[in-house]
Amino acid sequence: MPELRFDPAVRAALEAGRAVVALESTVIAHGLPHPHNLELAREMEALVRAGGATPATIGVVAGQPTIGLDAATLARFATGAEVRKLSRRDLGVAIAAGQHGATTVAATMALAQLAGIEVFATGGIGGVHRGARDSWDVSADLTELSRTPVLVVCAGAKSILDLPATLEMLETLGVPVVGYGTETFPAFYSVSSGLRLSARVDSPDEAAAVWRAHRRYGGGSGMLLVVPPPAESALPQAEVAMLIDAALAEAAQRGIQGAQVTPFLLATIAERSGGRSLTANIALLKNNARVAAAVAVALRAGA
Ligand code: PSU
Ligand code: MN
Repeated sequence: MPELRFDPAVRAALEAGRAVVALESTVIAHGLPHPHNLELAREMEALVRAGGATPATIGVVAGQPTIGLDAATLARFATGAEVRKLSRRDLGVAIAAGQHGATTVAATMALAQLAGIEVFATGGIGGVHRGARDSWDVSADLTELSRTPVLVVCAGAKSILDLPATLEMLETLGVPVVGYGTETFPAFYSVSSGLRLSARVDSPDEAAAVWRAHRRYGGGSGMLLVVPPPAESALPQAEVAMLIDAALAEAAQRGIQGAQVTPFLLATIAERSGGRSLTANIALLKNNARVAAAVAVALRAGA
């Protein structure tokens, strides 16, 4: 049975009690096109370092759950060849079969927690898909958030999802959704969904204080710190709505299902927005890496 494999810099940081930020690999292998994905993966790591924390991009490499992918592996994942998309349920299968796998938010949280990493930066979480009443398509990210104590820094959930239903589900599952400098749930490509949140913080120290209290009294669930995407590259909500309707119609027409749904919608929207959704996506991922590093550092400072 393979043990967790740690990058030496990540192991040293964890042993010394220094700040570490987990990063996911599905967004690299299946969420963004080559070569933007590789560039972005490196930039997120550099931003975490610049913020005073150690980045740990997580994935499964030849059946080995790995905490901190090296440069060659990142490059390999970015070309996507023979790299599966792994959610929580797929971890055991991929590890036993010795496969390569990129971890989703759910699987990254699971491995981060085993590794002793508390803070994780990503773009958007999965959630309740539109039409879930018929399809039952609800991301395992939500279930994982309900049972794994990791602080996930994100720009909300993409508006390809049913955002009101996603927020309701997070409430049911006992997952706090805390706005970072905002009172409303961000809509990933757009600054706000207009949906109100019940909590707001305005600094890394405040975010760290809420996380510490939740970790102690929250019953073992995760927490979302939701950061609006940078305004310069964000897209107007009405435009995003049109792009999404078109992408959803195309997915339905082509019979796209299961794990393929999210990557298909992202790629279609990027194509039809002339790359502007991609620019927004990259900007918010970098922004979230910065915020996560600051919160991870604040957590260590008051630990
Ligand atoms: N959001 C993005 N890009 C992504 C994803 C989400 O902007 O690539 C990925 C994440 O890894 C997330 C996963 O955990 O999609 C959700 O997939 P699903 O809906 O199949 O659970
Ligand atoms: Mn799904």
